[in-house]
Amino acid sequence: MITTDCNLSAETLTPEQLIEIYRLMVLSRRLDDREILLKKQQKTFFQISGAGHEALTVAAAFALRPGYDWFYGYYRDRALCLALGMTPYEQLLHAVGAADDPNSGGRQMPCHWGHKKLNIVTKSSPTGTQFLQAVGCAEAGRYFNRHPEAVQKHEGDYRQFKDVIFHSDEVVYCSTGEGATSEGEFWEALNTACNLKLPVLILVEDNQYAISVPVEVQTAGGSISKLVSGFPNLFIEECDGTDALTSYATLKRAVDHCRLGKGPALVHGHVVRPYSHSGTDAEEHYRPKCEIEKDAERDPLSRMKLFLVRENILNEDQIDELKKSVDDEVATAADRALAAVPPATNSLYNHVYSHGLDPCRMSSQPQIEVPEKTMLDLINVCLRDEMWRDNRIVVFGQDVADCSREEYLKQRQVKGKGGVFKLTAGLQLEFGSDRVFNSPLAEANIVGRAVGMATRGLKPVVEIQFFDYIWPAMQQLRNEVPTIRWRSNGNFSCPLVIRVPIGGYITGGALYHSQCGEILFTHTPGMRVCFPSNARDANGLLRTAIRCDDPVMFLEHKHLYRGTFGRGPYPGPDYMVPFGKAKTVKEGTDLTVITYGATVPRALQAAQKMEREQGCSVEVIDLRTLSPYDWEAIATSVCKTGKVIVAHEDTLSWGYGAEIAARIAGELFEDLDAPIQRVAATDTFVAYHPIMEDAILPQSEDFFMAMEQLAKV
Ligand SMILES: Cc1ncc(C[n+]2csc(CCOP(=O)(O)OP(=O)(O)O)c2C)c(N)n1
Repeated sequence: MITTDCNLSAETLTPEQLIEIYRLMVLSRRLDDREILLKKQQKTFFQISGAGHEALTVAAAFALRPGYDWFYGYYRDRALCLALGMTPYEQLLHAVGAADDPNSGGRQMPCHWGHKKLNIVTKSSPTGTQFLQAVGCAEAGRYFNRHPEAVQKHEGDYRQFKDVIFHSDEVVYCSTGEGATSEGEFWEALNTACNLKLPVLILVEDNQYAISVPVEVQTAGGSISKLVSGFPNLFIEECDGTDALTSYATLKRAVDHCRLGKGPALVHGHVVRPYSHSGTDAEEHYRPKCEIEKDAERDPLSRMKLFLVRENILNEDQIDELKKSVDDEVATAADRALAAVPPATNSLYNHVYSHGLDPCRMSSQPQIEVPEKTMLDLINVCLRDEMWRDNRIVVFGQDVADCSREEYLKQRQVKGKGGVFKLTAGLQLEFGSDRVFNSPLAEANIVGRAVGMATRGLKPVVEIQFFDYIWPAMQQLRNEVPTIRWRSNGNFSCPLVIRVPIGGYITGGALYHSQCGEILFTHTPGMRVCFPSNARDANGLLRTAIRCDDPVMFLEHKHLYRGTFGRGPYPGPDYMVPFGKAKTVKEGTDLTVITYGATVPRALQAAQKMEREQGCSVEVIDLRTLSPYDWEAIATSVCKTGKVIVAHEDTLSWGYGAEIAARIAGELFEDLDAPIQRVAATDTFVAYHPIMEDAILPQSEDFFMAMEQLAKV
């Protein structure tokens, strides 16, 4: 339903509020115009406007509560941010990229809104990543409401830095263009928001175009609100988003639906785009003049002005006065912003990782020694210990729960599953379904929701079932998880743990149950990467990962889960292994092997054979964490032996070993007595047949051969 007439009597807005709505709309447009000018003058470097969206987004701010509700906006939300309390000066600081820009401190392009005090959560550039995070944010609010004791802070772990605020009836706003609703994450988010009846308000600001692609090409049938009509619990309403009053009335109804706990809402607001997509687009290439002129007739500013005059709320002189006062405000703010200090280049490493807690310094001694356990057992025990210690931890992923249909568990009809590898077995039974639950079969869903939860202060410890299937979550893993702290200049963070069974050697695992790929995450600043080779390390590293204040990719080798190598005693509920501290698994003097994960036992076997058969003393170093890694241990060993093999299970070329080898060559050249050797998988995929699998993945014979060759040099 699209209504075009403003109907004051239907609304509860006072004349003062109506004038304020108009003032904010004018202010937003004038700021866009000023930024466009500054861009032309090369005083700023990018511009994307909120023009045409002002009525809808100011109305949204009026329907919601600043600093109370949560906001996952997008780049057209300038007017929303102004109405929530962001100042024109703050917006212009963002445009010039000043050090004091509260949105990002000069790190993100303009209009990537984020304001800690106002609960405007840092926004990135990829379209569509906000949806699942908004869902996770709403889940966190619900969790804290049900478990208020979890709000308490705790010295010595990430909770120290996470002030939790929540309100029992808070709403999470999440806006988007109609184009971005084509992203898969939109559908994943809607699915979960409806399934869990979460208070998420999705505002689709439909200006008919995604850059040059019109809505009928994006969306089957041309209307997103019609397309989603089958979702249960979803409030759906269309409105003329160029009309502030109609928009307000619609949004108010939608917000009420969310606040009352009835589920999510989707408001489909029809707006216009009077300027091209951004400063670098020229819409006349794909839109005829007549279409652009037709849009101009619906300009929200003209419509609101007409309404105010018609209703005798303001006369023409007062309108002129208002505009002049806005112009003066914008001019003053622009002058101040242009004089603002740019970010210092030596600040560029700030906020890549937490400044408060360094996981390289988090360590404690083992306490209890009891019979040996597998890596699987000790990971499970660590999760259990930490969940007792910290009630902000939630565990979810595919098949991680014991049994989603709780009654079967309660009636003891079933024992429960707890993960395809049973790593999470018994956790739902012990901690309840609020804290341990299954996700849909959608990897982005898992990571995106976890990001939203972690931003609010929960500690999600999620599982991706197999490393081979991590790829649907890559947008979140590359562009969101590791960037949030840096891009918001330390105002937001999402410390979380992603546990992933990884690797091959499982006989028959083939292409899609054997993959490694740790390099993709070590190559990503902001992400910590662990890859333990034995039970005790896995236990101590996972504990550090959970307690620390950074996102951690925790890679667990499937072949080591139950194997005899690396079994170890339970080291007690407080055992932490520091990140960036390698372990010398075998001391030696003639050559060094640097490796990690499932190649540790293979290297060790070959090293023992070398010693037995050839009297060659091989030192084997297990890195344990790949980012950060222990350069000191590497350098000390290489200086001692003068010969080095860098080895890993992943494919050889452009692998983790290349970086280590390059650094050794660059910094320890004088200490080398022979060229650096690498042992790794062939540059192929892993095949199903065991003969092929053996030939592809590095075996202890391959290590032995490389050691033999190197020893001869
Ligand atoms: C994942 C991703 N793909 C492509 C882009 C490039 N891009 C930026 S904005 C945009 C169009 C978005 O259109 P819509 O969602 O309708 O919002 P509008 O700009 O029209 O308000 C595109 C394709 C991007 N930022 N992210």
